[in-house]
Amino acid sequence: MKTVYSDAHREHRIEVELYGSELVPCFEQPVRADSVLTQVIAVGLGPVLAPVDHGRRAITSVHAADYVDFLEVAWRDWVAAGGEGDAFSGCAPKSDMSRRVPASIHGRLGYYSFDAGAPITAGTWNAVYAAAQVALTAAAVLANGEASAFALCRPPGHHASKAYLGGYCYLNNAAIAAQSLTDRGMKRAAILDVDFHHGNGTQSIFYDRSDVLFASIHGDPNDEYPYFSGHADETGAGPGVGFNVNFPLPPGTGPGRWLEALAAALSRIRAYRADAIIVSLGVDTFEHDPISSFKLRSDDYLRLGEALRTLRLPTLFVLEGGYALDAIGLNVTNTLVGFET
Ligand code: 6XA
Ligand code: ZN
Repeated sequence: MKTVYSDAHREHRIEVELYGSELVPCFEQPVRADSVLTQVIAVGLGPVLAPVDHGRRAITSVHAADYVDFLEVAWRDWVAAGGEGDAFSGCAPKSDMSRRVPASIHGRLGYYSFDAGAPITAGTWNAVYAAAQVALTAAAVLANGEASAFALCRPPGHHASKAYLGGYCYLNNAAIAAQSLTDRGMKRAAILDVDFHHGNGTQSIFYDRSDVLFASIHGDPNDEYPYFSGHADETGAGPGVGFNVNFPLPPGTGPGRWLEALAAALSRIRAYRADAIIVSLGVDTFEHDPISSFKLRSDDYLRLGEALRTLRLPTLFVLEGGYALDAIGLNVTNTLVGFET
């Protein structure tokens, strides 16, 4: 399996995040992607390719142009306004407030975010642009007839929607890859999100569409981030009704119940008769993940890969979360190796 990877991810490095009532070093660090790459090479997964630039248009097929413009200039405007350190969003609008875009960079940061969990720093634009191109290049590998590809994206993307960032995510890499496949004429693409957290951004992007099925297995939003998205009764809207499937699971869910939910998600994808599957591959379902509560063990990721293989579909893996630094590489490659063997 080919891996697509860019060093540009290292330009995005957020110092601290608010965790409970404390400022702690950000869990979403460059070393995550470096560890995954090291393990991809160690297991001999296959060639590692640099991304090909597919341009900005492939990004604005998913994200609003004004949002992408904002991401590109936010750091410059933050510095010009005297900002020091990473640019955090603060005040964000609720649905009964004005939808006018403020001139102030502080106001725009709030307007284009749903939480303060995705600050912007000097290299954020370069890194998120490169991550989107990594996903697009891996999608092109699939479009060229290969059975699978791995987009080693960082930062992750599944919380980012058409016009807002949050939860470590800026551009929705998996959604951009899926859209590029439908833009090439693919009739039905399925996205399976196995990250611990609900992929609210991906759900939102495809909520009213039937050409991209979104299925997600995640911590119940009644208890877990992102809290306001991911319930089982969110099934799609308009032409998209029936093409959004959520499997919320209780905190502390172990491998048995998780693998049952996976089987249910895969049977929904089979019934959909997808032409390809994009896997939002977060491994923060791991038992020792520092910010999540599921109890998967490293061997369970082999089972995940094996189960995905039974679909016999072109399969694109896109990296999302996973913060247990000494296990993220193994858990990701176990999924990919399980798929290959
Ligand atoms: C709140 C937790 C962010 C979760 C990010 C993640 N700061 N999403 O792993 O998949
Ligand atoms: Zn996550």
